[in-house]
Amino acid sequence: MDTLYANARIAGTDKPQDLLVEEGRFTRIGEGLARELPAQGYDMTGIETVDLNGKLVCPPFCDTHLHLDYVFTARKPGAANESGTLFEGIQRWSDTKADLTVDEVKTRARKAVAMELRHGVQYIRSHADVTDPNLTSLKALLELREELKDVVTIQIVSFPQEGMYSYRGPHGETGAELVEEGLRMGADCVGGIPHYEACREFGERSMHTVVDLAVKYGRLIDVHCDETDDPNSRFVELLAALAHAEGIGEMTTASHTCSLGSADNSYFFHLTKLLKAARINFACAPTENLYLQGRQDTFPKRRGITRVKELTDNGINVSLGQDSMQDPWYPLGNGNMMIILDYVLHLAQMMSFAELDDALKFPTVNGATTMHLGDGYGIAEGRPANFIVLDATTPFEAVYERADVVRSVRAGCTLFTAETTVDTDLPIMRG
Ligand code: 17E
Ligand code: FE2
Repeated sequence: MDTLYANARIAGTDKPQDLLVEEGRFTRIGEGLARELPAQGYDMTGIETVDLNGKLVCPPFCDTHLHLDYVFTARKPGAANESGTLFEGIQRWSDTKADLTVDEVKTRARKAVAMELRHGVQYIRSHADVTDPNLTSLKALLELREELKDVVTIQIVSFPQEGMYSYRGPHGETGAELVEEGLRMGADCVGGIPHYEACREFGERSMHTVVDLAVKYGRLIDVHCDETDDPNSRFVELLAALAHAEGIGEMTTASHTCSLGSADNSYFFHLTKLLKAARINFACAPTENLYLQGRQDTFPKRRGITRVKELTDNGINVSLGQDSMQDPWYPLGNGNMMIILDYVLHLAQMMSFAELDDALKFPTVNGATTMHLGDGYGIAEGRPANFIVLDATTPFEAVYERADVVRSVRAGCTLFTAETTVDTDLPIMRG
């Protein structure tokens, strides 16, 4: 369906804009098109007009860090995380993951995707735990990536939750071998978890393996990196240096990096030079890490998140992730990126008016940078007509009100409007 979306507010423009969408792409964007096009004799037959009443249009949200294979497992017998730590979460998942099946993972993940979609997300980077000799999570998410590609772009990380060198499968397979198998099967990104390896040397070796595999298979990198309050966990520097040496810094993401929240300033000052040169991305999961970190602290208690403000001020890309939805790590999480954004602005103390006016970049363009979406993303003529409408008229108001997403459009097709739930004809609701 070709559509003229009239009266859209787009950040950075003073006057309402009209967006013409034909064959799934933006073909014209400008002021007053609803008047001008017919006056210019443009053939408007078959073009429906939708009045957006001055509401804010922005590119879809990107959830750059989610574990779709873990969602809604928090209430499984044996999954309860009593200490609330990351490491007990990993243990509980390990203890309870033997009974996964492809169908059951897909059913849970499909529900999570529907929730994310309803909050305006159209791009998700999901980890798939490959420390499992059957690779059940990965098989399920590969199928789902294909089945749902018309409504959501899913990138999959071949992620060794139990370590590349700490994990041994029943036939002696290492986590590293399983990560590589995951790449051969079609995962988009190489994962790692150096802070979980048995010793620093294994963690360092895993960073070499991650970068080697990314080069060998031509994939992106997304490492769970330094997800600990321990300021001596400094794998991010090795990851950045190795990726930079291979010229793939921009294809690399360090997720979590909580230890930077505990590192001293002189170390961070030195590291910043490398990060700026390497141009790696950071993905922050503020709600989970606020909950999981600081658990060995009494008071003062650390906040757990990486240095979002300082990285941003140095021109280093930071994007956001929901990370968990009711899993052994975190009992909440509903895919609402406006909540995630709200937390990060508080935790990182980013509330100058300039920062607030610019804050929507975190779940949008910064996410697209992390995911390397390139020209496939953004509100511009010639690009796919993927966008959301927020119940606000300015970026500040959207952040201030934690605005609802009232419409989501993908390749010119409406996924939902405020009056509807996710369209039941979408493939996501079947199967
Ligand atoms: N696994 C992990 O290593 N870290 C996390 N925050 C979650 C899963 C949710
Ligand atoms: Fe994670």
